[in-house]
Amino acid sequence: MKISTIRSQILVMPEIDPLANTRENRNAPRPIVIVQIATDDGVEGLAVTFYGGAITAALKRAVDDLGALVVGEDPHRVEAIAEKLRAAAGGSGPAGIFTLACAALDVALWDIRGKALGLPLWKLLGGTRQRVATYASGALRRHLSLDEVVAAAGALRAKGFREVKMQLALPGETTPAKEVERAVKIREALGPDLKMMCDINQRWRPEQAIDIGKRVEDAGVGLFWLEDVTAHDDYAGIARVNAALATPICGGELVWGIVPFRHMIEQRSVDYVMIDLARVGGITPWRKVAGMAEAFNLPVVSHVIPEIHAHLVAAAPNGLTVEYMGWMLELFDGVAEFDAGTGELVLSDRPGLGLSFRQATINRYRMAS
Ligand code: SMN
Ligand code: MG
Repeated sequence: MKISTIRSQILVMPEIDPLANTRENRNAPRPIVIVQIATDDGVEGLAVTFYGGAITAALKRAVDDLGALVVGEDPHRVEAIAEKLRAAAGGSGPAGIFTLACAALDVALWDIRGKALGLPLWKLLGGTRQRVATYASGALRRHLSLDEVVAAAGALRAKGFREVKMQLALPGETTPAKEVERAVKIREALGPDLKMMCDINQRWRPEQAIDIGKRVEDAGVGLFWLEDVTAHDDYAGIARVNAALATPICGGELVWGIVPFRHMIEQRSVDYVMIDLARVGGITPWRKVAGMAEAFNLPVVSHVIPEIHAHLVAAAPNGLTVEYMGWMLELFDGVAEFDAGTGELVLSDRPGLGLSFRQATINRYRMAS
């Protein structure tokens, strides 16, 4: 089996929150690159990549130029192909557009592998479990009013989510008391049993994270984790927060490639390692980081794109939970189903990623080229 063609397209999708339909940032443009790789056996793999923002046309070009080098290769040889791409790109990785482009090619190759072998990806990667925990994300945002965010928290609970993420580090005039009040009110709306995560998105100084983090602890909120408490690459600063708080610390969505995770983990910055499929460079490096975390007795969690990440978290023995972020649900058929009775995602037995693109969605959001 050999790779015969590669096709990429830019879609400008609207940012939506299908879980609680909140208004913040609604319809903000989110450009993505979708990729389809075909083989001479008629097997086709798909992938998406993003975070190109205003330079998404350059990301598409990188996918196309690197993709041209993959034509004629055996799709099972994912490591050989990655090596070829690294060598060809003249040391432009391991970060930035090079890595985002490699991620798309790698994901599509794994989709082909699964289909060629007749195995769903979660099983091909080891098959630890077919059901996996998930948390609702993207709804309880910091720009919403307290009333709006409390109503959205109730809506997520009513939908059957057992795990929910909110944000602190409020915009404008804020005080530690306001931050704590929001956490307490959301906890009241969720009830005592749901897992509640909180994302700071790098907006606090380490000393602020310790101060407000302690106050949230003292208020009895019981956070399951506190995420990206300060600058993502200030591993020592994050470690200081981690040492001062009982609340587990999560981070990693902004870390590129494999090696920086070693530095983050060695400094004991985080209790939960969050891996972003695009920034890590695809499924092949995602699994290496998960293995590294396992060696340090740390669970791993995913960042966005639950449609693909559900397979990876389900397959990893130390996979903890999948971020259920709904931006791209409109793009795919075949996404793992949410079981509202248990709050889990249930993976299918379809081979590969088990996904297909919805042509109507592509037609609606395709950028004219
Ligand atoms: C987040 C960051 C960037 C894009 C989407 C979502 C957020 C998260 O930090 O963890 O979901
Ligand atoms: Mg985050």
